[in-house]
Amino acid sequence: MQESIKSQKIHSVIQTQDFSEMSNVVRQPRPLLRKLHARPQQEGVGATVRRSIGRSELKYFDPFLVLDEFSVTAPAGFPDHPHRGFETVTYMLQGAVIHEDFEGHEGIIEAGDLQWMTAGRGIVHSEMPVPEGTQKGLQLWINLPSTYKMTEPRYQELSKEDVSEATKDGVMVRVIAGEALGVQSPIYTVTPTMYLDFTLNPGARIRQPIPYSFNAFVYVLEGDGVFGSSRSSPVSAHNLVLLGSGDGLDAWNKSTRSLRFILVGGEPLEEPVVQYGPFVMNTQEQIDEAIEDFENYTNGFEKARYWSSKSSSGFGH
Ligand code: FJE
Ligand code: FE
Repeated sequence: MQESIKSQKIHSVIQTQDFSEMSNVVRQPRPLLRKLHARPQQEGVGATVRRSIGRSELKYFDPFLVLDEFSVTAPAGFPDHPHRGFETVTYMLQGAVIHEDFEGHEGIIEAGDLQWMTAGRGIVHSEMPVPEGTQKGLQLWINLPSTYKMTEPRYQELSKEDVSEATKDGVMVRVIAGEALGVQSPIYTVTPTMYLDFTLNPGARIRQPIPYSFNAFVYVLEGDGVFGSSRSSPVSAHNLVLLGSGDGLDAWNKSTRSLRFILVGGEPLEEPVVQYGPFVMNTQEQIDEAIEDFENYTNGFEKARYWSSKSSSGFGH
């Protein structure tokens, strides 16, 4: 019997990340290495994304393949398409997106909700806006280690109320993955990853530990933030900041408005990356196999043969 996709485990050895040895003191704040402004571009069908990671100036920030701040208004969207070899993390900021996949897994991802999808060997799905208004969010693509690229697909979903929050001294954090201000996320990450959504009141400052080995970045959503050195100039919304080496982030809201940003870090895989659109593997041979498997409905794409989503039926799929 085929188990429901939701109940499938990636691998029995996967454990919740242990951040307990991480000191709460930041001695060596990571400097601001590089700043990139993400301009709007067209993706999917009529959707707009501000892509910071995954564009020509920054093809890959190991283990991160894509960071899109998306904005989609019906009838635009991301109709039926496949994924293999990585994870997609969808975090809604405004409105809602309807998700449907070829296993019959479906749902609405609303503002504040999180969908952590391990595509593994294969998912075919659609991601379409609800009919009313403009739907906004973030989608991050995290690469999988070579040994997990063909793992069974799996979802981890948290609704707004289930995303842990902590507040201290004018700082509010929503813990998507990892740990902050003593609060931990229940999300299992194959590639060790932290993902924090910070809101800082005017004048507030936070020092957030980051494992030394991680690559880490900040993406500003609202307001202006000072990162790295307290003398560096403020970074405004829609900018990505790559952080250099150190043991944590020093972030400061010197402005009179609220500051919102995400801090994301991950253990670099240091493996070859061969990408063809939604297939991300280690070799060209594996990419050729992915294309063949998708075309022939084999090795994980069996259920794509007779499936098309309800919500993209207007797109001629
Ligand atoms: C995709 C083009 C795409 N960013 N942000 C090519 F647009 C997509 C894709 C998305 C996407 C979906 C959402 Cl809900 C949010 C996104 C790209 O679906 F997968 C390929 N291959
Ligand atoms: Fe997708």
